[in-house]
Parts: sequence; structure tokens; C-alpha cells
Amino acid sequence: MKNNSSTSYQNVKINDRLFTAYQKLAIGTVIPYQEAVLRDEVAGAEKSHVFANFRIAAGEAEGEFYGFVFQDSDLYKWLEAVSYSLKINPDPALSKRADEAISLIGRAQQPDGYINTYFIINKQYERFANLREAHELYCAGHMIEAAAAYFEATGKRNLLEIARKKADLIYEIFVKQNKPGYPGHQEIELALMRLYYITKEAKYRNLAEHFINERGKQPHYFDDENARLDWVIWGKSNDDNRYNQSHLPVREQKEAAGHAVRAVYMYTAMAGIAGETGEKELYDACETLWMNITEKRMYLTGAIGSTAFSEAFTGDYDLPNDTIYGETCASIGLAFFAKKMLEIKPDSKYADVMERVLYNSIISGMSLSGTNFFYCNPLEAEPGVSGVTHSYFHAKPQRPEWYACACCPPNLARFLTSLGDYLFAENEKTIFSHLFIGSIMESRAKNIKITLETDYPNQGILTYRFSGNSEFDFAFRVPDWVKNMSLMLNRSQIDYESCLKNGYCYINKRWADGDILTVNFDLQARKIYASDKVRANSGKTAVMRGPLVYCAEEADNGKLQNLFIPRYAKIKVLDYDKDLLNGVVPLSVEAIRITSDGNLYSETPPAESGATLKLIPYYAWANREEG
Ligand code: FUB
Ligand code: ZN
Repeated sequence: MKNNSSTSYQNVKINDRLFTAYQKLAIGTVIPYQEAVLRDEVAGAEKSHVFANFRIAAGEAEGEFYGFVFQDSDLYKWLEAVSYSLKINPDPALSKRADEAISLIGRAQQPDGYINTYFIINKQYERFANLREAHELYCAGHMIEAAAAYFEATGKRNLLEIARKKADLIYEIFVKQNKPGYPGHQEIELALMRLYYITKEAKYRNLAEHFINERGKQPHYFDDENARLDWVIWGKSNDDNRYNQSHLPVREQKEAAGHAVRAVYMYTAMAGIAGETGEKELYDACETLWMNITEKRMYLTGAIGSTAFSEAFTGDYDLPNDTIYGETCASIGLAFFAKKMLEIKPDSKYADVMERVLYNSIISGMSLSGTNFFYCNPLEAEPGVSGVTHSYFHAKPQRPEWYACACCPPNLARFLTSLGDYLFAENEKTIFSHLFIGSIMESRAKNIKITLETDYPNQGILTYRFSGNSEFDFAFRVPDWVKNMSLMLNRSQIDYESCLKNGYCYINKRWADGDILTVNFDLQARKIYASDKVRANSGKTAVMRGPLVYCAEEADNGKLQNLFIPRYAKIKVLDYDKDLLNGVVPLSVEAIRITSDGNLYSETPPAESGATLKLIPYYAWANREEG
């Protein structure tokens, strides 16, 4: 159960048609735009007030707290993204501004280590009293993550010391002084594990474990808290503890329940702890939850959260395409969970999901211009209804510029800039290639450099070039959709079937300068059918090619809802179109268009005519006119 693989982010550099572009957007557009929003410098954008909140908390300005109770986390997520971006693209001016922001955070920090502007400014509210709603531990988690990232990126300890002081205070209160309770929004647990990896101080891991272990115990902490509190932020209601996954002790949880982001952040921490401690019961709970999500509660795109009510999971096979929530943060959280499970056991089922969610419902969260963002990622949108009528209000058909609750855009920025961390992993014997993104990785332990050249997912060819001299297993993932592939080592064809284990192809040799491994996956377009238990997909098919889910837009096809793909229809892979949506490989498929006689109800069956449907990768939808 112990962690089997680990990787160091600093050794991977992305050089890829698709993801270099996304990283450039994150660094050149999202991070500066977000900074301007946080500083309230963008006319017409949602007011943030986050810098102002910190100034007021530091006693350097007058005023009231403004924003969500978790507004502080926006600054922390920005700092985390800045950290990764500085690794990719050193920028002294940005680094200076980050240091200034950190100094401001430090000035707002109380002598005992406490820092949260909502509570510092609103002195009437007791700290750590409203754990269910107030996000204090959630904000602390984001600060710790930012601190870990900033330290790793720059070697500077400024934010790390602030975060440690806060973590030490939380340890003192919740462990030493035995204050009951745990976070209403999980995040600090996975962050404390990061702090533990960096500092090697067991108390941070113990604190993460403490919160995980306390959750869901009886008597129920949130029931007590709710009965005791005479102030609330959103409301008293505490009728379903599944919302924050406190309905059962975590080891007894068998189904992914409640708010999807909270859930996957918690499962990530559980997997991180199980990987460290080797605890089987905790690992088994993670595996059960993983299976429940990926076999019964996940969209084809990897999106999770079937309802806007509580931004939550619902029941098995309840996967509506149009009222879906599919929050971008939840998709990112699923990638976190996948990565942790993969670190424990290199099995392609985790990396397959990581890839699915990355290429579909994570990058769909951002426009190709880097200026607009989806909070929810619907699979079906109807102009005039989606984003307009009450039950579809959340499922916007176009990406808005920013959100008052700005959790997703900064999450995307930090995820895209840290993507290098997801591509390779290594343990003593093996280097794993999980995601096929053009990149260079260097392993100091194995004294080897591997360059992956590829135009995946446009094409299925992966070329790995080795330099160095070292013996180890090189294991690349064979995605679950691969039916045919070929493998060449230098000039010799290799039989790949004999090298397969848990979805990875293992090749052992002394790798040396000039070695080239070429993998060729057959990238056929394919039709996908959902289980007949998914009522929303009855009679429907989806189209995928490689890891990409495809979709149809009115810009290419006219009105969509009257188009059908017959069972016999063949899918044609069109040429790469560099001018379409920043460069995509479109598909075309035979279709039937039905036309009714125009009455609301009629006894005349609709007429049928032949049509051709053009499909584009789902991630690129809603970058043209609505439709
Ligand atoms: O509560 C903090 C974040 O805001 C959640 O993770 C998101 O779902 C949004 O509600
Ligand atoms: Zn979000």
C-alpha cells in the first residue's frame, strides 16, 4: 500500500502543441488578469477586494470585509499558480509582487499565527466556531499549498514560515488542546500532507490524519456546532451531513456523496495518507470510492457532480447531460485523486481517468483566449434555455469572464502551470510515463533524461529519446481505448503484449544515449454507448478519438437537436485544421435530420433527410457564437 512512485515537478518541462499553449495562457493571461481582479483594477469585473481585505486586516486601511467568507483563498490560489509559473518562466517583477503580497499576508497574521481576514476584520465572530460554514481551515489549506509551491519554486521560506505558524496554531488547538471538529470544506488535509512532504515533520501528517479520522464520528460534531451557534453565514440548515462527507466515518463511506469538490479533495488526502502510512482500511475506502465514481457517477468527459443543488453527486447512473453541474474544480480534484491513487499503485485505470478529465472537462473550463471560464461544464446546451431558465441557470452556454465565487479560474491556473507534475513518475526500479504530453524529464536518481516528442492527441505517435546511461524499467501507459499499437526500440520492432502489466508496457534495459522508443497508437474515432442504466443517454451515442470526447456545435451544423446519428454511420477523421479553434482534428459523421410539420403536436411523423455532422473536440466548444 505504500507509495510506489513519486516524482519531482522540477524535473519536467512541457513542450507541447496543446499544453504549452495552455501554460502560456495561464501565465500570460490568466495570472495577470486574476491579479488585476484581486486588486480591483478591472472595470466591470466582479469586485474581489481580496488585497483590500488583507490591508484592512493588517491595520493598514479602514473598511469592511467584502466577498465570500473564503475570499482569502483567491489570493492563495493566485500565489500558488504564480509559484509554478515562475518555475516555467522566471519573472523578477512578478516574483517581487508575489513577495509583496506575502509580506502583506504576514503583516495581517496575528501574533499567535492566526490569519483569516474575515475573522480578523469581523471581530464579533469567534474563530474556529463555525467550522461547517466558515472555511477557515479551507483557506488555511490553500495558504499551505501556496506556501509549499512557493518554497519549491523559489527556495524562499517567507510564505512557508507564515503557513507553518498557522498550521502549528491549528495543531495546538485541534490536537493538543483537543478542540472537537474538522473542516466543513476539506482542503487542509491534502495541504498538510504537502507540508509534511516538504518539512518531514510528522505533526503535519498527524494533523491531516486527525481531521480525516474525526470526520463523521458520533456524536456528530456539526450537529453539536449547529445547535450551539447563534450566528450563521448562509443558514442553519444541517439536515444532510453527506453534503460535506461527514455522514459516516470516512473508512465506512462506500459511495461518492455530497459536494463534489469537497469529496475529491478529501479522497485525495485519504489516498495521500494511506500511501504514507500503508493503512489498508483507508486505502480500501479510497479504492471503493474510486470505483463508485468512475464506474457509476462520472461523465464521459470525466466531469463529476450531477446536480447544481449542493454542487453534488447524486445517485448511481444519474448523469443528466444538460442539468449537470460538472464543476471545473471538481474535475481538477478528480485529477488530484487519480494522481494519488497512481502513486500508490501504478495501474492505468487511474491515469486513464486523469487523462480523460484533463483533455475534456478540465481544459473545457477555459476559453481558447484564456479570458473566459466555465464553472459548470454541460454536455448539452440549448440557446435561450441554458444559463437562462431557473433549472438551467448554472449550465451556461458561453464562458463568463469571471465569477463572484471565483474558485474555478484560479484552480485552472494552478493546475495548468503545475501540469508537468502529472506526466511522469518514478520509483526505485521504474520510470512511468502516464500522460503523453510533449516534454523533457530528468531523473537525477537514474541519471537519465527523457524527451517525449509527440503531436498527441492529434496523432498517436510517441517518440521517447533517452540520454544518459542507466538500467531501469521504462513503463509507458497503454490507454484503455487502444486496440492496435506498434512499438519500436531503435530499429527493432518489439512485441508489446509480453511487456504489459496493469495497463503499462514495461521495458527493461540499460538505457543509453541515443536510444529511441517509438510507440504508435492507432487513433481510430469510435462510438461510445453508455450503460442502459444511464437513462439520460438511452438511445444515444457519443464520439471519441483517443482521449478526446467530441461534440457538435451549431456553428458547423445548424440547429442540432433534430440531428441523429444512425447506428450504421461511419465516422471520418478529417485533416488537422490549424485555423479551426487553435488547431483541431475535426470528425465528420453521417446523420439524419428530422423536420416536423411545425405544430406543437401533430399526427404527421417528422420528415427525414440526410445530413453530415461535423464534430470538434469537446474542450473547444463555446469559443464561437452561442449554439
Ligand atoms: O466553497 C469553496 C468553493 O466554492 C467550492 O469548492 C466550490 O464548489 C464553490 O462553492
Ligand atoms: Zn470551482
